[in-house]
Amino acid sequence: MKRVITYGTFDLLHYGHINLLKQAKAFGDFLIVGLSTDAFNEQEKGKHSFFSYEMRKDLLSSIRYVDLIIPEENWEQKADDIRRYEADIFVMGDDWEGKFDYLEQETGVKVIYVPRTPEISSTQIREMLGTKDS
Ligand code: C2G
Repeated sequence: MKRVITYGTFDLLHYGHINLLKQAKAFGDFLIVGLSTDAFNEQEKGKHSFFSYEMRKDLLSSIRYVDLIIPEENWEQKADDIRRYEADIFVMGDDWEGKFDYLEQETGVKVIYVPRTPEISSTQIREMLGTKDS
């Protein structure tokens, strides 16, 4: 049983997110998603998500690739999560290329960056909808 883990805000869920989750799941049998909490988004990521954590969690949990959702509350929890959930593979979009390589040395997890889906982002959708990214 190969266990994969990834993290993100997944706001205004779109096909870029689905592609990421699909690619991540393809590396294993069980996909864990660390979903950024509203507090983490606002205090650490400077993002105010359109949908609340609970709404974003509901949406994610309806996706066939996702097996478990855990809260992402800070930048530092990844190594502990990897150990606690026995993740073998850590996957992120390549806009994060290199940023999480340390996890390989720290936990032995295999870090993989997959191609980001071009031309779609939650920010872009928000702008098209004309909702301020407050
Ligand atoms: N993504 C993608 N293609 C897009 C948009 C996003 O592949 N067009 C990927 C991102 O690379 C990321 C995941 O989808 O791997 C989630 O993206 P976001 O919700 O924007 O998350 P982010 O702000 O990158 O937060 O600790 C890690 C952070 O929580 C990641």
